[in-house]
Amino acid sequence: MNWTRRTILLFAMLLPLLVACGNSSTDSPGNEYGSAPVAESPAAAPASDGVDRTKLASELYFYNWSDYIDPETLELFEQEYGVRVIYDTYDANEDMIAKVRAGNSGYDIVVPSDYAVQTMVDEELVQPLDKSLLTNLGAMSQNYLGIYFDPENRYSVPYLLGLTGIAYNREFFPNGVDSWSALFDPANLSAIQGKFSMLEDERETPGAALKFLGQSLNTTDPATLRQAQDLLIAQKPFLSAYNSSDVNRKLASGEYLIAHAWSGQAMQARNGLGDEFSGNPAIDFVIPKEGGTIWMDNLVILNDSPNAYTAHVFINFLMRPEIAARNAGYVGYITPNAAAVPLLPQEVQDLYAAGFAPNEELLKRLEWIERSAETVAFTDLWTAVKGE
Ligand code: SPD
Repeated sequence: MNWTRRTILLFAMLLPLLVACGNSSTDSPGNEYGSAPVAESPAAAPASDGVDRTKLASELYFYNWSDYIDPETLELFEQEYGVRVIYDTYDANEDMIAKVRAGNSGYDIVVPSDYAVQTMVDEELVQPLDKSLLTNLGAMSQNYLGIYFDPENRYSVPYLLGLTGIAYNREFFPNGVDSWSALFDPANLSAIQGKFSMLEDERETPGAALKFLGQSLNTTDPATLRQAQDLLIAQKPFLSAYNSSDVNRKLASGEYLIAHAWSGQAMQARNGLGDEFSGNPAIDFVIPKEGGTIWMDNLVILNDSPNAYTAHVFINFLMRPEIAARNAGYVGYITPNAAAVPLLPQEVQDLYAAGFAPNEELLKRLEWIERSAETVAFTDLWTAVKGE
């Protein structure tokens, strides 16, 4: 059974239980969103959707990855709640964390990946979530709750997930691509010189080199990291750029023939992205035989968020199945929202089944990025590579 079918079945089995938990009026008596009996305090009664409009801010500051939301989602939220979402973007966890760490970023919500959630929790940059305000949590797939980086989802809820592999143009690679050697073997590089990119990412890019070497992308063995560093330095003269921001556009336009890419960037390159740019149906995506990354980006509320109530309402809105489906259908990443999967456009579901989402076979070749006291070695490696 493929991943999508398993997810739907698992969700169908768990739905009644999850909905019952999510709607329980005994969870948190007297909270502002959904669980306080209306009759007990009619003066303070929230609207029928449970949201107390009097507590909403007029603006919410959302800092998210680029090309990672359907802009209409923000408009729909504003129409429904009268809250304007001020939206800025970034392209690397480390850039976002540096900004937040400096303090007074002004943002309410940011979207760290798995290992970066741990960093932010350890540094007390994020606040615990009030689950009583997150009544749509029951729509999420159990497969994507309680993952190692936040085992009880105390601080984070899943937003979107994806895979990291290789996106390529089938017209240039008619026989397909199945190995990281396409990007690392010196024998293959002159044919694509100046026409390919690697992600600008201190974990993903050394991770790809480590996979090519047959290693875990979490190894911190100094000799192995040195080999990965040498490989990246040898590749550098052939690269067009380290690029995490517009790989999608450059693949679609033909400027890149091949790229180290996130699965949604590949799907955007193939299908286009709303009014932003048109797609190129020759773009394909593969997890190389040596393996790749699985990752998940998560919604968190900053410790110094001035609008925490509104932030919860927004996060709950994003977890509505129809909103999650609209959003995932637009950006082409994988929704962790089980109730949203059947609502996705058929074309996206077909591409999920074709390798843009994990199935049992792919899962065996995918690794999560982990963080430990030793993984600071990746920052040093990356600084050395970038400085060359
Ligand atoms: N353009 C949005 C991309 C979001 C990617 N986040 C992935 C991080 C993987 N380590």
